Amino acid sequence: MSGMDLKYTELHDDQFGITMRVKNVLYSGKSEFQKIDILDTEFFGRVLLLDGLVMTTEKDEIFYHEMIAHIPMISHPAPKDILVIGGGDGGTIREVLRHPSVKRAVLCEIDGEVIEVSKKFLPQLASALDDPRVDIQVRDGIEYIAQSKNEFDIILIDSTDPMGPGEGLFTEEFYKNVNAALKDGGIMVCQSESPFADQKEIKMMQPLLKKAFPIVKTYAGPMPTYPGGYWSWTFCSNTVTPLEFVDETRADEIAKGSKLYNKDLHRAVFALPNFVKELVGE
Ligand code: AG3
Repeated sequence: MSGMDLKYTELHDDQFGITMRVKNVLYSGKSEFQKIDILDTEFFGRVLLLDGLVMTTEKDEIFYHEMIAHIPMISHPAPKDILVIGGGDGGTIREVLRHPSVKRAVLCEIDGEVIEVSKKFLPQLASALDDPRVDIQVRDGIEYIAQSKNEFDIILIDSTDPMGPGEGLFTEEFYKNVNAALKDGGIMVCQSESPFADQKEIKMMQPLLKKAFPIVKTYAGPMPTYPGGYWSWTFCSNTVTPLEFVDETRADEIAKGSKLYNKDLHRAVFALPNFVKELVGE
């Protein structure tokens, strides 16, 4: 294939996909856990693939990272201790660190090579990992969470799809351990797949989350490079109901440096289309 014709397609369930014109393959490797590639594309800039699936792109990463981070952060009065499981590209940590109340942000990523490759090729995301508040733990999130009790204000599950190395992050036992690792008033948000393209996965996750948390509320938004272009995240807590507390002063501060996030959007993302309500059992 000539350079000019080089394209990359992620086919979803072998049915349909997203295609990007590729300028260059900047990195291709295989870690202990998965295949890692960095593509340089015309439209989306640099793209991180894990096992051939699009994890993040320079152009639309913000659509995902602002949503996973700011909705729970602004719903907590003073989030200090934060844990991100997965998220080796650093984008979620970068958004978390924009909140001045944060004292410690632990990144627990199973694959150290994802962190190294992201530092080298995706500095826009991964340079946040050099912040002194960040504690990088290259280890299995399942084990890490099982030994943390009552430790975090916010836990963000920035995982891959429920297959491969991320599979164990979609179980009742894991969610119960996450709950136990939260302080009183804590909030967990997990990425919860595409309401359009991943209905089977959402139907699998919802009952498990509901067994582990009394408050479970899915929110959704656009995500151009993920299957279906439409993505969801799920907000879980023992005590915090979304939208009961939105710190508007802090929301306005965060909105200033954000491409998507503002206090109106914060409220809007919880308004779900009927087919999604049905899917999550609302
Ligand atoms: N984590 C969610 C990736 C899911 C994408 N799925 C796919 N392309 N089939 C993203 C990590 C970004 N920090």
